[in-house]
Amino acid sequence: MSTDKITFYNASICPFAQRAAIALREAGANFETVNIDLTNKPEWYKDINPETKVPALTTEGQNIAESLVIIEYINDRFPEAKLLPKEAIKRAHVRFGIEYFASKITAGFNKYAFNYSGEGAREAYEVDVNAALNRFNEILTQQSATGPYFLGEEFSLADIAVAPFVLRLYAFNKLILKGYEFEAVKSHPRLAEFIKGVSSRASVQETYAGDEKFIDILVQRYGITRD
Ligand SMILES: N[C@@H](CCC(=O)N[C@@H](CS)C(=O)NCC(=O)O)C(=O)O
Repeated sequence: MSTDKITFYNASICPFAQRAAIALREAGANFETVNIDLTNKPEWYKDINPETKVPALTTEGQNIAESLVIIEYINDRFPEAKLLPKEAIKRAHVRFGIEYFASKITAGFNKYAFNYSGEGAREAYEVDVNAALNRFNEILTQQSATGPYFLGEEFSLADIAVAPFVLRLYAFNKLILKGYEFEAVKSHPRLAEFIKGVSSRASVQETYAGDEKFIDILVQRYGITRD
């Protein structure tokens, strides 16, 4: 295992940064965390990441950014953690699952959060996200008939990339939509098992700032109301 210390630039509220935080833990990496205040970013941070976003890493004397690049790097650097399967085709499925979840499910959630009071917005959220979750269930079932993870029993980059967004989707349903549960999850045990599996993984729980903190930010930023 590589031993030189990695510096991880984090903000505990950020789901993208949480991906890196989970991967570092899962890989057993030797790292230190520097928390970046996103409301008052330090001047020096633009030398680490000119985009001034978290996450970023300083590693092997260089800086890298973008959460998906970072988790792939962690997998390459710590192959013994086996965060990606060996087979090229399975790796392709992992990457497809990450892309699908982000572009259909997280995007469906973001669309609603940004236009919470819009006419028909709630209905569109339920229709669109349930449809995407139904398809995601098919993708999960193609990998393995049983969970708890994307590939089955093997925890991978797909779980790492998706878990922070699953937590936030569920926090929103619980605290803003009064415990709304997706029909797709009620009707597909494989999908329900996946959601439970990734949400309860120790590395995921340990790196999550919590439902209340996430919802407070959402309420402040997007004028979403808590009943
Ligand atoms: N595509 C980036 C997104 C990272 C991102 O948007 N991070 C947010 C916090 S969740 C950020 O640093 N925002 C600060 C800013 O935009 O100034 C990734 O995957 O790492």
